[in-house]
Amino acid sequence: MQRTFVMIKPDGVQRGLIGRILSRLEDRGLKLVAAKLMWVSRELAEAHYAVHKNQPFYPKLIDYITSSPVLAMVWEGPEAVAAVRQTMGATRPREAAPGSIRHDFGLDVGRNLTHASDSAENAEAEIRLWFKPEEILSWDRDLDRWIFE
Ligand code: IDP
Ligand code: MG
Repeated sequence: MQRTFVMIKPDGVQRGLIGRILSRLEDRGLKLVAAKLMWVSRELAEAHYAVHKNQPFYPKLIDYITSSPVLAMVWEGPEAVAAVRQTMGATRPREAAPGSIRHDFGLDVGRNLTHASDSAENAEAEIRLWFKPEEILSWDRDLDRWIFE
């Protein structure tokens, strides 16, 4: 099983979409292993988005992510990184596939609702950045044998 870091960004929380976004991941069979509602400090936002530091949109991205609480999570499943990226859809909501979260709930790239790690390496680094080891649970879901082959 693979783990991936997922965040519902401030627009998703403010718009009351937490439940619907989580339902899509649960419905798909992914398993929630950590979650916390939190204000993101500028320091954490800058560490998380360090790779985008030289992008023109970077200052606005940091303002956006720190503007209101986010829901930070870890989800687990087979090839969870790719599976969750697929459920989120392309970065630009107007280019995201119908049925994906970014398509179905969004329009602008600067209000694209969610973050999900884009590789196994980045998932491990992001989980380490956002969560303490004891905040991540190992638990058996009785349904697992009906979802995981
Ligand atoms: P991702 O979230 O799909 O991995 P990245 O390219 O890693 O997309 O960009 C990180 C975040 O930066 C995006 O989710 C979006 O919030 C923001 N972003 C990316 N490109 C633009 C842009 O051209 N204008 C405004 N914001 C952008
Ligand atoms: Mg990214």
